Amino acid sequence: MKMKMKFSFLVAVLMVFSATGWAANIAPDATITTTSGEYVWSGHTEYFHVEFVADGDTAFNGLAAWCSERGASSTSTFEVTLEWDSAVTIDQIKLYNAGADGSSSNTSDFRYQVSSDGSVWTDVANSAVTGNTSQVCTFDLATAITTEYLRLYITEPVSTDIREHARVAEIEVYEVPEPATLGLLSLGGIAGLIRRRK
Ligand SMILES: [Ca+2]
Repeated sequence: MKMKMKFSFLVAVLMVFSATGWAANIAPDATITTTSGEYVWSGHTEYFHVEFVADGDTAFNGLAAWCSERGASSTSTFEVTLEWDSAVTIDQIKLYNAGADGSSSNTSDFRYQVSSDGSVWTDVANSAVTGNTSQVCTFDLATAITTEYLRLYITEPVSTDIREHARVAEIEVYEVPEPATLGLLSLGGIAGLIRRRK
């Protein structure tokens, strides 16, 4: 009976871990907006909404990705803003682009910016990328940052210098594990000790 209780406790801890993971993607919790428009392809107003960048689907298609309106010139910039209800502490951002690896349709030049009010923006250190052709771009922050707003700021949407659309299939933003989760880590350690003492 005692053994059963210990086993149940261990299972409960493992279930909590499998539910929370080590770090959570909190992009779906954000309010997502853009000032760069949403492209209407062939009358399909249901396509390319900006909130599709955090719908959990990394495919690039009209019902799972964002495509901006066409830029006014070859120097147009584009942006997607994520706003949380309160400040979050993050240490990784993953960007899923439109094409396969090596494609010129993948977001070429971009950086991440943070803000406390949604109007004054500061570049995230070392986040600037130029000449990218990769489909998936993972950015690990050397030091976690705490912010209420995060912006993907695109200065060149494709690697060819023409008027173009920005295309983003998905953005994932990973939150640093909270103290409550760290507490669970301790519980996991205790459970391990109990198991070893059997
Ligand atoms: Ca998506």
